[in-house]
Amino acid sequence: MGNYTFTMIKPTAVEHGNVGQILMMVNKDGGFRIAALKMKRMSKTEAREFYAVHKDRPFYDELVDFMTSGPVVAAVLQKENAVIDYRKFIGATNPDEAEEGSIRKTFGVSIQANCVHGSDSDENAIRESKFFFSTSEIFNSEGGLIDM
Ligand code: 3AN
Repeated sequence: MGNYTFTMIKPTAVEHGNVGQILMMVNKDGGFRIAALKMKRMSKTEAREFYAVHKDRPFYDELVDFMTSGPVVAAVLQKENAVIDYRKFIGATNPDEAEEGSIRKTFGVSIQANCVHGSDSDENAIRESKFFFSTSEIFNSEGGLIDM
């Protein structure tokens, strides 16, 4: 099991001023170490590529529009069993079904605007991290570089 996952705070949560609180929950309550962090507005081409796995789903175009509607905050997170633990920690895709106190229950407003993304496999965690960060932007706990 890998020790890294990738997350994005989605445009609505950034716009609503929830970045600080979400990062604090992830870090303090969830025990995830931030290994990389940046704010970025994706182009349509980038968002289409990032979400290519969903290209046949009916919500693909809407998802691309939404994810490019404003900046996101992207991060690589480190913790043992990071991918599975982070998905448990953020809660169900639909905020209405997410556990009380979870990030998506607290800050999510709809299935689409569910405030955070979390990788669904170790393979995707690496792919998504490399999509946003270069090798000189991901750090271990000693401040050294991680080659994912
Ligand atoms: P998760 O983010 O929990 O892994 P996925 O991988 O099924 O969920 O979906 C990726 C993203 O697509 C979600 N975060 C959400 O923004 C969007 N999405 C998923 N299902 C729907 C839906 N039924 N309608 C609109 N957007 C959706």
